[in-house]
Amino acid sequence: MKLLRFRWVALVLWLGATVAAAQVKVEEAWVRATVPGQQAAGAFMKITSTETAKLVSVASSVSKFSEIHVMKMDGGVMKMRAHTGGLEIPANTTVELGSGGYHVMLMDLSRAVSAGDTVALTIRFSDASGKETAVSVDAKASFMNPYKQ
Ligand SMILES: [Cu+2]
Repeated sequence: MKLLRFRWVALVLWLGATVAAAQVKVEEAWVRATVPGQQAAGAFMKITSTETAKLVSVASSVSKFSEIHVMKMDGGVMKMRAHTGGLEIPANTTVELGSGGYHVMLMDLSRAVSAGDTVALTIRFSDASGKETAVSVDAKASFMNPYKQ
């Protein structure tokens, strides 16, 4: 009887821990196909989280490291800049990483990215307490957003 009660408490604690962890969903991930000589490729996706989270980094099967970039007007010219410190994902708000705003840049490519390829992405997020979770997705490689054709 004592053992049974202990198990029940353990189950409740376990469920509590599960609910507290942010559920992060990554959808419509794609990577821009490259042309010869290109060293970096943009990666785009839609991110939704049940809790406020931060996109920390992205590892991929084709790049040595990644950066978060933001497009900004600079003297009438669109330029991209590195965005440091992670990208805030507000709770229950879908954040779209698109070619005109924030995006992930896969840097120092180890090979060309051809249209039709699949690029494995591992996206790391941290929650308010600094705890990290990783989401793995297969991104489609394409010259245009394959979800908007
Ligand atoms: Cu960029």
